[in-house]
Amino acid sequence: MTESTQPNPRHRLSPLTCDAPGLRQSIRDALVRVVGKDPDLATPRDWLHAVSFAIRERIIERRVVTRRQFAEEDVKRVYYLSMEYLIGRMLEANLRNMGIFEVTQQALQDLGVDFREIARLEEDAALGNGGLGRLAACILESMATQGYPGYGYGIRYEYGMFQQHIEHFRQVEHPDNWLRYGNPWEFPRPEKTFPVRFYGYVVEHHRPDGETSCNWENGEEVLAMAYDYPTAGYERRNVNNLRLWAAKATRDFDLRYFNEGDYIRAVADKNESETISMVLYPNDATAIGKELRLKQEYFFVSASLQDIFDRHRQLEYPIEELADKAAIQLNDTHPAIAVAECMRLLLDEHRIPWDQAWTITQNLFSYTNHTLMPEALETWPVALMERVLPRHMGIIYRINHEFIEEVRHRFPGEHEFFRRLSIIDEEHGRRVRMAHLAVIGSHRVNGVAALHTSLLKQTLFADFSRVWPERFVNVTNGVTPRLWMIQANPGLTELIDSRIGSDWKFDLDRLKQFAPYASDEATREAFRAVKLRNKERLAALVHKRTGLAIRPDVMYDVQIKRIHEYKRQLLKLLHVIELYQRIRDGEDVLPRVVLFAGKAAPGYQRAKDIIAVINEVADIVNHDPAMGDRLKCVFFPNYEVSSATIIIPAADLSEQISTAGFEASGTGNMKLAMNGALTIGTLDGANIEIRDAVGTENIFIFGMTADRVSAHRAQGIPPGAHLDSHPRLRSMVEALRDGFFSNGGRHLHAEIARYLLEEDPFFVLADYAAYSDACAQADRLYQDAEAWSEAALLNVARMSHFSIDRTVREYAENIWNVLPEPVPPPCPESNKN
Ligand code: GPW
Repeated sequence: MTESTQPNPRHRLSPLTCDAPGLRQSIRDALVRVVGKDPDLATPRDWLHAVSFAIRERIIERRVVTRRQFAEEDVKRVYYLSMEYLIGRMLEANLRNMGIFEVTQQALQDLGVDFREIARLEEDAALGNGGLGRLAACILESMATQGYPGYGYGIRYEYGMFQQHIEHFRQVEHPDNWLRYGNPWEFPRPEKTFPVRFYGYVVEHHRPDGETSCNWENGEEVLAMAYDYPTAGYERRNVNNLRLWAAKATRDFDLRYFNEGDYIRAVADKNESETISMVLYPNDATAIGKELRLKQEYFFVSASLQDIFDRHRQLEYPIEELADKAAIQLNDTHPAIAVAECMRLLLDEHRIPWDQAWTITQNLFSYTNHTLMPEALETWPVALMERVLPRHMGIIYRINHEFIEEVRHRFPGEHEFFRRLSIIDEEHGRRVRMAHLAVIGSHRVNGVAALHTSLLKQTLFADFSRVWPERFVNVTNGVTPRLWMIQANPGLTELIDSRIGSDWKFDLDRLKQFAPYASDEATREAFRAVKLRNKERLAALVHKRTGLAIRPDVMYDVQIKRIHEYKRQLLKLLHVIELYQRIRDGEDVLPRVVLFAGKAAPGYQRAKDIIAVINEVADIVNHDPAMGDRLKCVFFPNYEVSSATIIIPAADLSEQISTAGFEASGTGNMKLAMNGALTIGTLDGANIEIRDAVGTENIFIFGMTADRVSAHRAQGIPPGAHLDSHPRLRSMVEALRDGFFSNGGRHLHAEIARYLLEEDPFFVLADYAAYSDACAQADRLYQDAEAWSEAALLNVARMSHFSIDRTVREYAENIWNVLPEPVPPPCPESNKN
């Protein structure tokens, strides 16, 4: 298959119909011919697969049209390289974006099948940890919706994010065998297979023209095979492609079966090379120093770049024009080795001279940074790189050398400065700083929220920002309203449609027209009715998952995100303890459900301990008759995209309480606010921009600012000194310490109390009094249902800035320099039904 620009006239397409009878026929046919089942004997999962196959045919058709148009129009393409894509379920999202959700439901109903019943059987595609992976999925969807020629590249992990079970209050991880029943959404492309080399050595050749060229020889080869996941834009527009690579052993292994007598050993070796794409590392915001991780990174980067170079060649563009025809975005430093790989391909395969190759590379790449936290910054030991990727190590040395020469020239004598800028960290046993490679190899570097970008320039990249001030830009994150509003919250969608029509779905800026309805009593009442229904839906799910009964008629206060010290789940937990004690003391307290959800990295003991303590506190609270129905504390297990779509629309209060300066942006904060939850949060990440958008009266801001946090740390105040800043704080921490809430984990509770009193690296105690005040303020507003609903509706109407479409347009205009190329709608309107 090549990227031909001229479609053969004999290959004209005749699109499948999208009306109910046509879909019904396709679903029944797929059940028999693809799934291989008699409809009379089909299980719900058989029907799920049948409908998925019927829809897949229609998506791939649109993909073919989209690809043809891109080839004809000579477009510049965008390649998004990400180790993670947190997609969730695909059936409903594809149906909605294809504009055939209702008609397919109808077709199924005609066949006697309930859509909801089969849809919930689909496994989430959880090829990501959290915000970073979900952002990648939103960006792909938006590129398709807006018609940008965007391609996603990543890894087809055999096992995605682990499944979290709670056993005896603790997190237990189970493997996520998401491909067990096959996957109707993927198209295997065995012909798209590229060799990827590891280890070996470099041989230098001195050419007659005086240049030296290098050959990377020997070592081990693994094959990367493509699997394509078509991604539909909203309302039957473009369909873009996400290409995920799976590792396959080379044919060499097959030969070895015969040559070496040891057949069993040969097959075992084959397995080993295929482990590269076996499992997603479940770490969020921490670097993983494992050789296998480095191999995963290089594996998918090398395959993707070979594919990009191949497409460029098939389109008959000269290699010198690569950066005019392509832009490559690095999602954090995980794919940063691409800078060296691109140089290798240009130098060794295409024989381009160094300076020209370097110009192309810099123009091609740009890099998004997602954190300032030192433990998340990837560095690889030079010795490991030299062994696994010897040619790349040589290229990195040369990149570094040329770069340091350049700055030496511009900033003579500043030796400390050069040392800090160097790609090689000489202080911690010689390591390659991947962020430095990414900055030096890119023409633009962006942070993901205004505060984050400004802190990047002041701290992590202060030196680079002196060298290249114009290289650093901000692109505030966003989320897709298709999934996070229209699909997740049909009740709210209908309410908005009934007031301002449905244009806002294509252009979220039009949501602003909804703002005046915040002061309309009938709209507020309708909004409360929608919230109540969403809470009933969540309460049913909570009951199913945990056995706990929760009331739908109280405040739902949610903190849903990865468990991390800096995100401060302990701050919320202390508040639960405060409410518990106050109710026990006979105080009148606003009834509420506090819901936590999130996974802890399996090797992050403190985070796992936090989950255990939350669950043990919850157990005491939920079973204490003194609570009546006034306080329930839920730990919702196995938080994933599909559960987020149920929790978010039911929330009243959104907890965004990270220590200021640590959350690069946050995106859950956006999803919750656009569904009418009020934020209680610190001045961190995108919270600041959310406050500016919704208005200070419609958000509860508290706590130390990022500057205050730094100053506070410098002062070195012992955490225990804050115990008297709030009338109850001491007794709350003592209750924890003394094991009041412990159920076998006494030691654990004492340890958490000690940690707060003696270490508290994220200033939970220092911020507690301010937090408790802000919670009380929220409670007061909630008691005025009209005032609360007004504020909630203003949140909805004023969140348009946080549409991922705005984010993607900023990347396209300021970084990629690409234009949208929308494909005209395919089937006639009559098909829409
Ligand atoms: F550490 N983020 C994430 F920067 O989800 F690499 N995983 C990660 O490994 C990293 C960042 C990394 C998140 C940020 O924590 C969050 O603030 C941000 O909204 C999100 O990335 C998307 O930019």
